[in-house]
Amino acid sequence: AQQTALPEIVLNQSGYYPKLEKSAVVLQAVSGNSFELLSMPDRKSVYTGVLSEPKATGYSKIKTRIADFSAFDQPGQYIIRIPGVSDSPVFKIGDGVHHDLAVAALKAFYYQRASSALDVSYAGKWNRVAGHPDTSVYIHPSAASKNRKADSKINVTGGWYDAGDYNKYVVNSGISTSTLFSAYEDFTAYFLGQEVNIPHAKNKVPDILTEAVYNLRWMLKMQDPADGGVYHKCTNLDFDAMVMPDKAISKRYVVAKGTAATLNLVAVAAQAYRIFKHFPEQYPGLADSCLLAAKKAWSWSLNNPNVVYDQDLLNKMSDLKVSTGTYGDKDLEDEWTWASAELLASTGEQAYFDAFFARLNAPVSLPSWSNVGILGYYTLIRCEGQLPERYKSVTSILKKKILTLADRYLAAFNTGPYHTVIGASLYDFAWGSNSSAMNQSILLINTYLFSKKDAYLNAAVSNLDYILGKNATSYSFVTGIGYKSPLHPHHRLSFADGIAEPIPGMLVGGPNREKQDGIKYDSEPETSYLDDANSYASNEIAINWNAPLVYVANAMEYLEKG
Ligand code: 9MR
Repeated sequence: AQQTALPEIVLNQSGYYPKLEKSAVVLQAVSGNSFELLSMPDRKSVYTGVLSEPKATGYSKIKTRIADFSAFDQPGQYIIRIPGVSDSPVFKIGDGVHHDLAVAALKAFYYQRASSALDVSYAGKWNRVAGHPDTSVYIHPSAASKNRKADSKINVTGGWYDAGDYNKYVVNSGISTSTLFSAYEDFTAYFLGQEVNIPHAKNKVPDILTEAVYNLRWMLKMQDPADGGVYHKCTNLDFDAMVMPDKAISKRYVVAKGTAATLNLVAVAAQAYRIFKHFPEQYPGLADSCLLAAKKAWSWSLNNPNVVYDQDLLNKMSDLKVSTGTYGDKDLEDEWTWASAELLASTGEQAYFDAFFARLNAPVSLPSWSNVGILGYYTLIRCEGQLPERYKSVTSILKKKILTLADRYLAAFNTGPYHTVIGASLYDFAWGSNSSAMNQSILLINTYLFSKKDAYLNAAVSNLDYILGKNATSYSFVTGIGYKSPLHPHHRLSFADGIAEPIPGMLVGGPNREKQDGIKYDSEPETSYLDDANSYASNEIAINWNAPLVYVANAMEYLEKG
């Protein structure tokens, strides 16, 4: 006879903070209405609560019930018991429950390093020899200029691999590097004390900066020193096979200078200037080089304000056809907003204020690689105190615009089927949905930082619950974290290394109802995920998905105690 499985309880597999709101979800509309918390291992009943129905349902066949135990704040180990439902897995309540995640998420960037051997003392069983030296890559015909003819070679060594593939894209590197920098700027004292076991000199530079500099130096190399323009990417013509880096030896090219890439460098280098001017001994000259690079890139952009990356067009004009990731953003207004904000925060100069102010009425939306305007808002609010007096009034407008989004997220949190911000709408489940969850949380944390209202922090942590298991798939979407996490990410390094466990600390893309990889997986929007190395549309990893995870996990570790 067929066994009917009991309904399942899903929850944050890393645990919950005592002082913040806590809930688990039953993946079925069960009829009973109460639940119990039992302490473990003695199975003593310590709390009884009422199961509630989410206020908004609609897009899915999966009906849920919410077990909210926010009122219970005793550290320990527990399970949830509901008659007619499988007992929940054991979970923790305690301070620091996301410490391991916070460390692993940052360490994941070290594992993404191109052009470097990873030593066993840092990388453990994931140690490897170097690949992709990128010290002499070709100038693609689309990138040729007077001083750099097609087929000549330049050095663009280093940087992080973008994702499951081995290419390096400036556009996506921008938001990733900047998100790490912003985490540091927002929580400086915390990061000064954090170590994640990566190679560093005994130089009192926090690990998050040491790691980010690895990519920053590469981004600077992607700039043509002759005119300040920045190449869109360093890439093969086609994606590599699923092999280790040293076995991936296709010709590498830098391709097409463009305004999106160039403004990404403006923003990142301007932010780096602000940070590294405080480390003159550890990084002599770096801050000044960054400011110079940012200003040069800004001038190039002024002369070339709208050069979009169009791979189809590029392939019509050259025999060397490129088929790797496009990051082909067509609307660059938000890049202008971000770049001008970073330069304004770093220099206080009028020209940058004017460029920023001219775009102040543009609608804002959740940050992603193609939508970076709000990153500039975060920065101006963060740096409010250092802005020249005459510009200060603008930040109240920025806060209002951010609040509009934050309040929408708060409503989603209070009504959504998983009592999380992400997943209240069908449209949340697109490529990289888990990174949207983390970027929503960053927006909410920023709102908390300027409003000091706990509601935003509770909404922010709900999406951490979501990516760590309180979701319709019951997966913790971070490799190596939780009792059920992805084992087969679309990630060449993890696939080809002969090690059973994937590299830890990586956030996979997550449910994606568009399933562009053409693989068959579950049909509900919130379960359209497959732990399969071929599922690049739901199970890849990427630096722009991990960076907001670093921000959120570390911010929460710092903020949870109130
Ligand atoms: O994250 C990107 C997503 O928003 C796009 O819809 C998708 C298709 O263009 O590309 C994603 O980025 C991929 C990039 O193009 C190549 N490296 C892997 C990235 C993650 O899948």
